[in-house]
Amino acid sequence: MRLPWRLLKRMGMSGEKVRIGGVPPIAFQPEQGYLFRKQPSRRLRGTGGSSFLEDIHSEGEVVQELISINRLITMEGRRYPKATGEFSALMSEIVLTAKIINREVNKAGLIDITGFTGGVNVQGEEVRKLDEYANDLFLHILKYSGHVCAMASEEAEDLIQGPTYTNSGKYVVLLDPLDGSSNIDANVSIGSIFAIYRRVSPEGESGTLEDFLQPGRNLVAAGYVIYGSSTMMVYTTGQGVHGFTFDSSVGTFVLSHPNIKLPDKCGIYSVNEGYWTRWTDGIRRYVERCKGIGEGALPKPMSARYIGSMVADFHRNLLYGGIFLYPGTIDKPGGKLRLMYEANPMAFILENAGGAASNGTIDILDIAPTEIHQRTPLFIGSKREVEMIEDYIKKYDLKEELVG
Ligand code: AFP
Repeated sequence: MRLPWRLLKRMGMSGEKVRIGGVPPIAFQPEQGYLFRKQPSRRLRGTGGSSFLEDIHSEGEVVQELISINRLITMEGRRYPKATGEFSALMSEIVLTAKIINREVNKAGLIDITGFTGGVNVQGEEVRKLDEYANDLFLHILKYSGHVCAMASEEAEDLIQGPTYTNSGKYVVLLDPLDGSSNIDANVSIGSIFAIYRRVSPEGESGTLEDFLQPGRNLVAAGYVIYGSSTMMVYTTGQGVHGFTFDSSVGTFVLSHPNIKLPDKCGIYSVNEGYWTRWTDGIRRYVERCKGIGEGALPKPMSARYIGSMVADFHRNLLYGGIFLYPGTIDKPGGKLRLMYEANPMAFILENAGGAASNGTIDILDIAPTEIHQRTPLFIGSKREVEMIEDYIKKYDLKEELVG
């Protein structure tokens, strides 16, 4: 397999002949994440020029051993001598769930799974069939995995406890099983988001609210799956952000975007400008700045891109460089997005990719949560832009008390 040039560049290996994989394949460096062992390129002998590898080498290309998501998770686990493998096993269950949801999303137009169920969720939103399917599947798979003592989901008002044998599970998981679901029937990208904490209550007992109400900074792992033109899973355990693309021919997520870093250049702003009249002065002035108007106007305007599926907007901005805003409005000062299973996991990912997230006054990851379903304004993207928004809010809005 040819190793994409971009992948090599990201790994700091461009311009060199390398072989990735083999034994021992991986080193870990806090700043750079996983690095692959460099080895001099070796020509294969005696294959008469017909071997795939030789063809590649003779073109002066490089080869890559495929790294599946399960393999990377296992290797990460080995870095902790005391690890029991429970976290790796939990992640594998999430990967399995993502694969099944992906299958259903892909055939959504063919079977009777689009449209509404007729029910309304805890947020007062109409529930779509795929929403319900994704929620039930996540809860079912994780509930009986034995690794999770309790769960919380956008679709469920209360915590979900497992059977008593799962009281020994070390972790709790928060889920947005299908984010952007109003886009499903139009074939627009949607996603699933997960956040994992280590429980604070004693093992052997039921999970408690305190296990969940921890600041985002305590997350053990967070990630999302984007069901788009291809399906990808992106996650971090706090040691670099890695992206895996689903290869349907083998049924596996394969490492395609190791150690993702948010580009320095911030050329995109993402916000629903339909709410312009309900925004505060500070937000309006900041968005004008992005367009190259008014105070501090950028000499070159940013591009506006807004899908309405946070996972999709976030993913594009993570790869291309950008800022996503979902501010509070006059009628809804807390905004729309949920702290615990939307803002926190995305903030944890972005911080690990070199970006930042704020509610307008403080870092999202420092917010002490009080409720599972609490909402928060969200500004997430390049550090410089997040600081800029905080400055605009401080200067023009704080008197209006619309943040926090
Ligand atoms: P749905 O899951 O109801 O489609 O909501 C998606 C979402 O929570 C988030 O993914 C989007 O960024 C945001 O809402 C879009 O909200 P607006 O339609 O108000 O812009």
